[in-house]
Amino acid sequence: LKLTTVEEMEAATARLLETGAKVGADAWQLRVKNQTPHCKFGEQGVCCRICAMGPCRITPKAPRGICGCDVHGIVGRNYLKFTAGGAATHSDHGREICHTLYEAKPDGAYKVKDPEKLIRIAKEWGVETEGKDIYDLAHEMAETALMEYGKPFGVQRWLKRAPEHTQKLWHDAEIEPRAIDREVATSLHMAHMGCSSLPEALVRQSLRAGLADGWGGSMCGTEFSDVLFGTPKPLDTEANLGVMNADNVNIVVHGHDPSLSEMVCEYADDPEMIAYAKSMGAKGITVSGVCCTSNEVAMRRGVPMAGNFLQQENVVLTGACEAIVVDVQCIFPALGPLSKCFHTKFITTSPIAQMPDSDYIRFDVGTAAEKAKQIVMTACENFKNRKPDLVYIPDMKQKATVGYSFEALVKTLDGVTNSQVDVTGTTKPLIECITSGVIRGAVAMVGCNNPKIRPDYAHIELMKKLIANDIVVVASGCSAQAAAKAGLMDKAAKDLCGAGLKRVCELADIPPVLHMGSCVDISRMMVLVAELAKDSGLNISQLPVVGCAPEWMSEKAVSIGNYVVATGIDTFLGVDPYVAGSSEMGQWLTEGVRDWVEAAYTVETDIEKLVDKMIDRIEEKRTALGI
Ligand code: NFS
Ligand code: SF4
Repeated sequence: LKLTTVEEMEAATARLLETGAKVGADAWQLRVKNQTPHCKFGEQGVCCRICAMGPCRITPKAPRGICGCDVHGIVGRNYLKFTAGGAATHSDHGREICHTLYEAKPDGAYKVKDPEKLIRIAKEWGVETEGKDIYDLAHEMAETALMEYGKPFGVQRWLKRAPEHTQKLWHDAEIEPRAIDREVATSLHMAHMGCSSLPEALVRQSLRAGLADGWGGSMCGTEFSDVLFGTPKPLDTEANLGVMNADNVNIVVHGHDPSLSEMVCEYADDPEMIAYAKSMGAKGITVSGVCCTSNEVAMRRGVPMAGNFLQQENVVLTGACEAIVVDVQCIFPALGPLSKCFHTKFITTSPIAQMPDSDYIRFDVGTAAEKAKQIVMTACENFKNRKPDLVYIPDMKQKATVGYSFEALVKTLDGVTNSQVDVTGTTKPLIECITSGVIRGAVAMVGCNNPKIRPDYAHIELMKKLIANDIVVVASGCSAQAAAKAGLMDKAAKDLCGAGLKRVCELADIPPVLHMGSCVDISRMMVLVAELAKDSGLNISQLPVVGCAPEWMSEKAVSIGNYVVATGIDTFLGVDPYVAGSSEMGQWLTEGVRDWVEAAYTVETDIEKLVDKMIDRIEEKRTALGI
């Protein structure tokens, strides 16, 4: 196996930027220069503009805002608002999926593809399943799930999946999330002028809003996406820009909600559409993806991944993208003007993400089939507008095996035991590997790219070092795509592992970096650690497992960080979440929360130190267990 290096990826990007320069296109690399240096007040989180007496910014000469709020209150409120933005976004995605499920019909565009999973969840929630038509059950479950967003009483249903110890910690710390929307609204209320300015209270609500995401809205997103589109199973695909095909109509799906990308993929496979593409002079249709929607269709259909977050402009710069079709989240508004420099159609589809210089083809459940067809046809018709002298697709891609849902992972790891019947279907084989020391532990690698960190470098370098140290990596979001682009999801990457992990990869026939899906699918990781804890009799915080987001950038990532920490998993960040301005907030996040949830954050911007700290933490946990 020859890994693709970050240098090679950067050289490809440089070549694409030359094309960009020819046509007068702008790119993030140039805009970063214009924005540097960043505002120091903003960077430290010490600027407040939540009321019109401000904006107030804290300096040694001006230690309080006009209302008298100190720096800790300002940083804390900013942190809570940041979290609320992320929790709202993931959860609203989950809500859209519930609405799609509500509209599922046996003869409609959306069907129930995993009825067994639906029944399993219904039983978990105490909903009667006997003798019920599967679509009636789907609609009932969708409505029940939608009620989780606004119910006046009680806490999230999914919390029951956590070990009892974890549930008790949440209860005692008063961070059990109630209705999902309520936690977002309460966060905004608390962060309003003249409400909370006490760091402890703001941090507590940040954890609760995060939990409303991970053990609420995101879990709805993941679980009901599986019901609708199928629970992922291991399958082979490819990653990096080389998956685009110069002879074909290239459609790139970008965003997060699989309701759109699934339909686009469905129609792109339709013989009638392929014939249409051929009638336009192409040899066929290639769909590839960017960001999390790419992860969704890669995990379920093997659709190749063109790239991750900071590669989204590159797909247009190839000059070979007939349409980039987006739904919501992480979409650069830059794609509008950039697409105008090429023949590319930038197609927005959601009322939630409308952008200038785009073609808006509004997509909804009722008209999904016809709109998806329209999108695919539009792309085909655009093939003839391609400017051949602008076409350059970097010849760069790697094989990847993806699709490790919790269910698939458990099934796959059955292969590493001596197949005693009583442990199959549980996480016990994995626990055996960990306690025996064959695998030292696990790291959940998640999150975005951020120009503050050399793109993909941190993801890839950290993963290489972790697997060499016999630490298995589960990855999601843009981190997973970084791994796939490099080649770390090729099963041959076992050769980069220590002897123990290599053996496990061989026995189970898995790559050492396991793709668990999109960012809402970090809920799959929560289910995994919950089951590991239950099957081992340990608390989650005792497991030699940590989380890491080395290149994160979005509000969603902070919401995730909060629920991962609140679940009892130490979390390592490579970028500071705008809290450097407050010693008290720093203290709460890196130490104080440990008293409530048995885990905390570590912020470390030096990548070398970051990985060593994670390995040390894993070894400390092993020592504490005497393993
Ligand atoms: Ni996650 Fe997915 Fe990527 Fe970051 Fe954006 S795509 S939801 S937020 S950038 S990992
Ligand atoms: Fe300034 Fe206080 Fe208003 Fe914030 S809430 S802008 S610190 S006066």
